[in-house]
Amino acid sequence: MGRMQFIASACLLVCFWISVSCRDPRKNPYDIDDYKTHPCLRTCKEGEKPKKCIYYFLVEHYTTMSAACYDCPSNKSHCALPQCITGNGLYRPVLSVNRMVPGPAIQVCHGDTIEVVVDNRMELGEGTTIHWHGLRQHGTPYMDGTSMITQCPITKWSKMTYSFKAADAGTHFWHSHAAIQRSDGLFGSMIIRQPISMDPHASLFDVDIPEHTIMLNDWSKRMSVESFVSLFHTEELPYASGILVNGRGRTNEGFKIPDEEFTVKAGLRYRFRIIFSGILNCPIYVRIDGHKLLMIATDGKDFEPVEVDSFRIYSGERYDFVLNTKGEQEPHSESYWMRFKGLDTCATSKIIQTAILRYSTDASQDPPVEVTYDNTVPGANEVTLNDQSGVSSQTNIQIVDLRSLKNDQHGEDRDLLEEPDKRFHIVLSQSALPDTRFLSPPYPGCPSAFPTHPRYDATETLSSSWTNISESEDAKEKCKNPTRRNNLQLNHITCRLPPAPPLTQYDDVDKKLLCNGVNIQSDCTKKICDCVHTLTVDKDDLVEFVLSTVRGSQKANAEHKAPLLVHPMHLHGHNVRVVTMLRLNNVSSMAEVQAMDKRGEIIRIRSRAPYKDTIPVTDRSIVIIRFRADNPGFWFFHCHIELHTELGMALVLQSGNVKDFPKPPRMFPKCYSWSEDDEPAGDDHVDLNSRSLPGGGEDNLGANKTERDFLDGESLMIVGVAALVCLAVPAVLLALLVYRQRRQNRAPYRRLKYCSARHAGPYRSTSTRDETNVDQPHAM
Ligand SMILES: *[C@@H]1O[C@H](CO)[C@@H](O)[C@H](O)[C@H]1NC(C)=O
Ligand SMILES: *[C@@H]1O[C@H](CO)[C@@H](O)[C@H](O)[C@H]1NC(C)=O
Ligand SMILES: *[C@@H]1O[C@H](CO)[C@@H](O)[C@H](O)[C@H]1NC(C)=O
Ligand SMILES: *[C@@H]1O[C@H](CO)[C@@H](O)[C@H](O)[C@H]1NC(C)=O
Ligand SMILES: [Cu+2]
Repeated sequence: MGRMQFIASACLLVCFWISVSCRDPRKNPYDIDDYKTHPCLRTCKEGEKPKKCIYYFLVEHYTTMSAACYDCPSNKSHCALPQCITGNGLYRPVLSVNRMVPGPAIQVCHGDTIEVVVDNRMELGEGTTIHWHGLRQHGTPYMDGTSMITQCPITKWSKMTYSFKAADAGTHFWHSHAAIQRSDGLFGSMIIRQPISMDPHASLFDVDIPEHTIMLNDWSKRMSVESFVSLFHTEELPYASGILVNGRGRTNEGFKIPDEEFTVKAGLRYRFRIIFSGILNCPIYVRIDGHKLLMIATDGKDFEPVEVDSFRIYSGERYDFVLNTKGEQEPHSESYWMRFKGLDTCATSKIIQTAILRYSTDASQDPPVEVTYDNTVPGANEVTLNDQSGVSSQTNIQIVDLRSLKNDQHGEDRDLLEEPDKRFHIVLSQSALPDTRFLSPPYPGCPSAFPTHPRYDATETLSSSWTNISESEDAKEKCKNPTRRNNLQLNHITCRLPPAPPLTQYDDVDKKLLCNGVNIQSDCTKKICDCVHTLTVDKDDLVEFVLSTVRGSQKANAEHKAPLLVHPMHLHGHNVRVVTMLRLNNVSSMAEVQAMDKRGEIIRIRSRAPYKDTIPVTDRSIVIIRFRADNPGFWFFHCHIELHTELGMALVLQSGNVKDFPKPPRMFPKCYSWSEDDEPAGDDHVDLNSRSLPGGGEDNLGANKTERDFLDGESLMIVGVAALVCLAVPAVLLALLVYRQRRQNRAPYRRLKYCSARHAGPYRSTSTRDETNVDQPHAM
């Protein structure tokens, strides 16, 4: 029966096609999107059904001023072409998501589900993770994306799907939380809007649109690993070469990249959302010429509005402000400068960046005045927010002076009134002890002079300079103690990441590696301690962190010689209340701080203290934060200056009992330590069948790869469904045929819906193998 055979083979072909095409509709991984018109970017309405917002993030090595930039900047319009990353006009390698820096903006409504497929295709084979900065991940700690704390890195050629609720409204951002990848471009904004009817500040602004997001970052000429090794192993402090505003900046050396522009109309009130993904100790002073700023929220939390002329933003912080434009009748310029001035280490090289606030889209002229680093200074009686002095005054508003719009969830500020269940004193310390990480062989003695970074600069000329020992006091000091002086720690402990993430593989973490001030044996002020610094609290404990900065020697403090250092401390998984910010004029020790507290000299705010998740802690000061440990999991607490985290200025908060932690989805990435010493208990030897081999030197973190490569749960399910369909379709057709032959009637034709809606979006997979490249050899 030829016809039957034909139908049967056609069925088989269709089945084959179904099983192949339903597996991965994204045939071309470079089919990337900037998501500027994502269906989830909409006006949020009360009572609207939440959406599922799917994004595909292609992570790869890329470059600024790639071929995609064509004639940029000769033809300015080309600088905005898809896949053109301008940076500040200088060529440099970057890490990018969807060939954008900043990466795609996630813009959703409160209550939506965000689903991001992260596809790691970085050439050098680094593993990666993405952290959702500002989202507490309440109940989904394993989606926090902290490498080696909440998950293993996503290895090269593998994908992972992050899926979580957009439960915290406000201005947030996403960024890589593996190694120092954020520094090289892996970050982007994430805005979670509320229906306007639910926004307590709704009456203060008329316009709140994605175009008015300001994403800032400090940017250097080289890959940040260079900054990092120079900080570790040379005398050179890393420096930034520029600040980027939404990925754009000017330099004197490169192309003249057009400034980022923000367009407004006269007589309206605009909500701006500003985010700073800082890498170095480079806080930014922000001001808009000719306008006052009405500050309304920080880190996604509303506070009672305060009007200022300027403010400072530290790495990891976010601010929302309302810009009241000039009235239509009011005389005004066509355009105004927005100034972003780098401080502290950025002050040394006088880094400043501008953007343009433009009233008319017709005009293209720069504002008339010239902007220089030196003419960007606070005016007389200028009111400013978040100044690094840490001292409050009429014109100097500190974070602690802000008043939260809301009390806590109990309708009263119980968390501020009660005595905390746990109080931790945490000193933001710097160690001058010899550290073998920096210099392992004994120091051979004083050289006659210290070289300061002879290196090839952008134009390939070798430049060098020397500091003569006999000329400089500093150099003499250095000679006595050649190891780095800025070994940044918390409570004199250098935090190391564990060999497996405790949240998802607690049993694989050797508990001997965990430490804190209580269980540590040695005196960490005499000998460098490095371990997985872990503090433990019980579920629902009211926790207080008393943070204090004890700087260098009495002498250095007295002379105010050391450059100002403000550490923006970021706590994952919680919103904290800032109850105290106290500047100390004299040097202090933790004991001294405790004694002051006993004597009642440290005042805490008892009502409407502001909420934050990133808290700048300035030099010689005490900052007290409080939070309820209502989100079980392991949460990272660290300085958000990228290189400080890498140095070890971090700790892990264990909140609650491990056995009560929410369980990660099956097929979550796994990894282990491969050293004999760190073998998980019960294993006498490494079983090569149940653990993957270290892959080609680039991936020694993947595990159970062979198994998951081909038969993860999802593949199994798809194969199963395909098999069922394959059996069912011919059977149905056969039945129809028989029926038709009997009745000599036409059977109605029905289209089969074979691909489920779930697969309409990017393929969801936690498999460690890239499904689109099954034929590609994989290093094993
Ligand atoms: C810039 O490029 C666009 C499109 O490629 C073109 O239409 C335009 O004429 C160019 N402008 C200049 C000044 O060359
Ligand atoms: C260091 O200073 C000494 C004495 O002033 C001078 O002779 C020598 O040349 C200097 N060395 C360098 C490398 O500048
Ligand atoms: C600073 O504190 C030390 C001891 O705590 C004290 O001896 C010294 O006099 C103080 N200096 C000032 C300027 O208050
Ligand atoms: C790897 O596979 C083996 C054998 O199926 C299993 O016993 C082990 O728990 C797996 N390990 C991980 C990390 O999934
Ligand atoms: Cu820091």
